[in-house]
Amino acid sequence: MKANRFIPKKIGLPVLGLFGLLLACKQEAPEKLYTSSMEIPVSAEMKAVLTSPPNVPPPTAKRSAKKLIVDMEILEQEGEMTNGVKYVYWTFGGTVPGSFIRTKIGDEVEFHLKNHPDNKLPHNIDLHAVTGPGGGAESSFVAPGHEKVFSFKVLNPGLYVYHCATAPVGMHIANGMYGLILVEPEEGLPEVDKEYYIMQGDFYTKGANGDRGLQPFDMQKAVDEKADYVVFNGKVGALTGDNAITANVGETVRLYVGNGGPNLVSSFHVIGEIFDRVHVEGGNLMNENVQTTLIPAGGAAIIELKVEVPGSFILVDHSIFRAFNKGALGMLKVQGDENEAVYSGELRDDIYLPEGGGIQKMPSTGEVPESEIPAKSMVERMEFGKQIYMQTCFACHQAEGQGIPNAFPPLAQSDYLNADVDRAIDIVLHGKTGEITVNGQKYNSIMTSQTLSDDEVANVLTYVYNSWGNSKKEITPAMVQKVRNGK
Ligand code: HEC
Ligand SMILES: [Cu+2]
Repeated sequence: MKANRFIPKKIGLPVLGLFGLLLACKQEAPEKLYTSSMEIPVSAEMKAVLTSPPNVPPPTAKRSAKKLIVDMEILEQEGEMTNGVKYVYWTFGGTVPGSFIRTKIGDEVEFHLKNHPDNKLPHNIDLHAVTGPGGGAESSFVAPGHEKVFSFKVLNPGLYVYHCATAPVGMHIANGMYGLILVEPEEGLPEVDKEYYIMQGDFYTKGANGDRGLQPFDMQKAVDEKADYVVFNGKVGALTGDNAITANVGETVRLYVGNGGPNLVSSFHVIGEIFDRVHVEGGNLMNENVQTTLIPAGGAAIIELKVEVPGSFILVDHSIFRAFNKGALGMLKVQGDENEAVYSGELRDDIYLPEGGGIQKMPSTGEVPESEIPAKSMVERMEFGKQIYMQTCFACHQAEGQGIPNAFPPLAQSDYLNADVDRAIDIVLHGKTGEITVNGQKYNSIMTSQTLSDDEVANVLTYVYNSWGNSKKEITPAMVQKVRNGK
């Protein structure tokens, strides 16, 4: 960002006085300099475009400051945290995070906060971009079925968090009541090809991570900062698969990344990319060539990167168990031509077998995990099976069961799989080593033994057998038990 032409109000008059003196000595008058952004006049009225994540409203570009009407509706509504896990979210605009608000320095924002009549609780809003008591919270406290109006002038450029500040504050934030408001500098931000809106949040449920059903908020876990879920954009998978954000090779991407908390600080990182520029903490300080940027709870960062090669780039909180075990994982899918000068791709894959390498076991506590509720129908078996596949098998056998040439055999249309069900069960239970031939290709590698319950093995294999052109068998826990007990 270019240096702001307005003198931040907090530096105040003493600095301005000195500045004026210096200018006087040099006999140069500044062409146009408001003594403070407070004095920027507004020219007309307009309605703010609000967007739900991961979308961002259009740039303010060269428009002058306006009276900007923001209409925001609070909705308390049930949503899905992850497959089979429901949660009642409290939202600004029906999404977590809430609608993105894009303003320009000097705008006079007239904020209309509406609390839907079906809601159960009063709420309010504290916008970190507001200069005034409670960031607006004191003037915006609104009961269900009411609308509050207050206004403020945006004086400082940057990316700011807003959140509900109604007691118990932590609970309102933990239920999803946060979002971002951008204040663009006079000249706007430099043009980029793609812009996205991402916010991390931590969630606390009565049940453990993955326990199905409607999960109430757990106050004690929140106080203890023991999050069950840490996610981007309100739920596990909000930015993966078909929901991934996208770009084309050669494009510049700007990410507006916030952290609603309520508790955890984010070590935001994109696997396989380097941030070309970061507006540190959403302010004017610019850092370059950053691997991981810290985003405090109640803070934000503007991240810019150019994508040079195609692929799936994984967005994570690099406090890495949060990414792979609690949900803080998203995807930036980049399409376009390979650029081997930048990245060669795999050149070789040689088998490396240290002496004594047999079948390795995943470390485990010894006990066989039991899934909470056994699948009741084929539909459920498929659904639970897919979850296990995506958590356990995906890394090697890949999303569509296509495998990886010379390393991991395909499960899609695998003649080896389809020929012998008991053998397949045995492989998942005990692992596999030694040469095998799958669809005419030889593999001689190691599959580690998987620590799964009979039920989980049944579900995942049913999913595999009923996907990607395989022979459509249903595997039951009884069949798995037979193989486990050596028939
Ligand atoms: C760490 C990587 C890895 C993971 C994780 C993994 N596999 Fe495998 N799998 C392999 C390898 C390697 C082989 C081939 C072993 C050999 O060469 O003897 C294989 C072989 C197989 C086979 C027989 C060959 C074929 O293509 O039909 C099946 C069936 C199978 N895996 C299923 C699964 C299932 C189901 C899961 C998840 C529960 C899973 N695997 C998880 C690496 C893995
Ligand atoms: Cu609230």
